[in-house]
This record gives sequence, C-alpha cells and structure tokens, in this order.
Amino acid sequence: MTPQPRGRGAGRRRLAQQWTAQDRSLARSQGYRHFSLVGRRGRARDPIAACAAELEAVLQPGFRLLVPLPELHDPSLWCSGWLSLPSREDGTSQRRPMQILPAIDLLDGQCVRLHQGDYDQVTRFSDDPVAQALAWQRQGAERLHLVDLDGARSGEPVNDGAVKAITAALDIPVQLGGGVRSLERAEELLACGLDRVILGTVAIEQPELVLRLAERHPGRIVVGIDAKDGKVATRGWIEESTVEATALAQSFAGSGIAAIISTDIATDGTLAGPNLEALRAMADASPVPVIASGGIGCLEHVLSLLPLQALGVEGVIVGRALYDGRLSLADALQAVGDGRLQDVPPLGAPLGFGGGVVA
Ligand code: AMZ
Repeated sequence: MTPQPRGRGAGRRRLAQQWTAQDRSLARSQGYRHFSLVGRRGRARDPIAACAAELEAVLQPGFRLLVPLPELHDPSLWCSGWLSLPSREDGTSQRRPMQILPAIDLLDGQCVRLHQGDYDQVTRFSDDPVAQALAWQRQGAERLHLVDLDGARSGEPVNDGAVKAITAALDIPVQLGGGVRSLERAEELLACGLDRVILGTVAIEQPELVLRLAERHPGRIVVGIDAKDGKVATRGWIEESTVEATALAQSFAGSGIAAIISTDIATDGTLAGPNLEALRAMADASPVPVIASGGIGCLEHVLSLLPLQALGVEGVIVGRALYDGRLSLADALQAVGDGRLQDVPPLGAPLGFGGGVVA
C-alpha cells in the first residue's frame, strides 16, 4: 500500500511543532524536510502505525525527508513499508556506501581551493599538506584525492615534495591528478606509492596513452573529465574544447580505467550544490563508475547524490566544505554508511511511503 501524502496545512494543525519542518529549516535546507523527532511520539503506543500516520499527514509530493543522524541509528523510530537497503543476514547492507574523498589541491606547496578553477581566486587553507592529509585520514577518509594545481597548469610536476610526503605518511590509498602527461610520469607516480593516477588533459589530447596505461595498470588509471557547459576543458581549465564530456566518457568503454571523475567547473569551489543533471548524464554515458566532483557545500548535497548511486556514481570529492567546517567528514560518512536504514528511489520516481524516500 502506498498512502498518498496529504497537504502540509493538515499536518501542521495536527502535529506538535517539533515533529514538522519549520519554514526556517526548509529554507536552510533547500527543500528538504527535517523531522527531528520522527517516531518518538508513537513509541508509547504502536510506533510503526503512529509514526506512519504522522508522517503521512505532513508529507507533500516532491519532498524528501532528511532525518538527523542519531535517529537513523535507532530502527525503532522508523516505519515499516519504506524501502530498505538490501541487507545480508547479518543486517549490513550489500551496496557499498558512497565513497567520500576529501580533496587536497596543492598550489605552491599549500592546501588551497580555487573558485571555479580560477587561479586568481585562491583561498589558502593550510601550509602543511601532510598534517591536513593525516587529519582527513584520522576523520575516517578511505581515500584521498590530490591535485597538483601548478602541475595541471604547467604540464610539469611542481608539488612532488608534498605529494610524496603525503603518500608516505598515509595508510589509505591516495590518487593524484594534475600535470601527468606521459607514460613515464604516470608510472613513476604509481611506483612511488600512489594508488591511482588521474589523467585529464591527455585523455583528450592523447587518448591512446590512457588506453596503454590502463592496459598496463588495470584499475589504477582514472580519467578526469572537467566540463564547462558539458564541454571538456583542459590544461588547468584554461583551454576549452568542443568535445562533449559524455562522448569522451563513452570512448573509454572497455579500456580498464578504474573510474571517471566528473567535475562541473561552474560549481567547483562554490558550495552551491552538485550539478545533478550533468552527473546523471555522465553516469548514463559512462561505462565505468563515476566520481562526482564540484559544488558540495553541506550534508544534503552529499545525500542528493545517493539516487545516482544506482546509475554508477560511486563516490564524491569534497573540498571547501570540509575545510570550512560546513560539512563534517564523520557526519557525511555516517550518513552514507551502512547504518543508513532507508534507500532513496531513482530520480523522478514518485515519493510516498511505499516508495521509500529517506536518505
Ligand atoms: O582547478 C583547476 N583549475 C584544475 C583542477 N582541479 N585544473 C585541473 N584540475 C584537476 C582536474 C584533474 O583531476 O580536475 O587536475 C587534473 C587533471 O590534470 P591534467 O594535467 O591531467 O589535465
């Protein structure tokens, strides 16, 4: 049975304030509806029935629910009938949680973020990249994303000192992009402990090099596709091409690359939210898993990617929001991790109790 959500007004009248989303929090959360005490009131009676009735009354079509993390870990606060993650007998989910990759962009030996990739709009966050990398590892990162921004612009390695020190200091796998333009350079990096090497400019200028490297190092080569209005940009995003990002992604079918990092230049460094449409197009086109990059500003932005997981978006790169403290890595990992009880429907699917709507 899939009860249809009813109007907001009715719910508002019937429910205690703390159960319903307040306008203030709706505005802050860009249309997500928060339920801070889902199910609590029903606990004394029949929790499932009461909770379902209460939520049904306040749900509106088109809203997704965002439930605070502590509640996600208390199964008694949830109603049956919502789509659950497929689970094994031991109760853990079968789907691998979305990977969250903290980013360290290196410019002149420092950790920085650029705004939309513009080298004239730099925010410096740390002059100790190794300490920063260790901090992300301590907070639970499973993989680190490194970019040599000087290298991307010049085509030459510039921040190798920091790159090698980070790689040596960390236990988690590290991937690096920026200025890797030859087979020798890629193999040098793979030999010195990097887990994966990201190729951007050469993916469009010398695709045969990507194919050769992927054949020699299956699963360790990643293609970085950085797009402006759907067209690929290269060389530190200073040069624009007429090649469609999705067509470039398709051209690597069967090549053995590990993933495609899909960066939306317009949102990168803006905290404005990911370009879901572009990501969906990329995930549809890409023969290999996609890692989303650009625009993450808060937890809800991370959660908004979960419906794309089924299409092959396996991870997300986060930079400025982590440095700023707008997003905690621990919260993000918890929100997408095994403890998450509800699954999200595919994009565009009708929302309702039977369909499951909570991330
Ligand atoms: O911010 C930028 N201007 C920028 C950036 N972050 N320019 C390039 N890059 C990153 C790409 C990819 O990971 O996202 O550098 C890598 C590609 O470098 P190259 O040198 O292979 O094109």
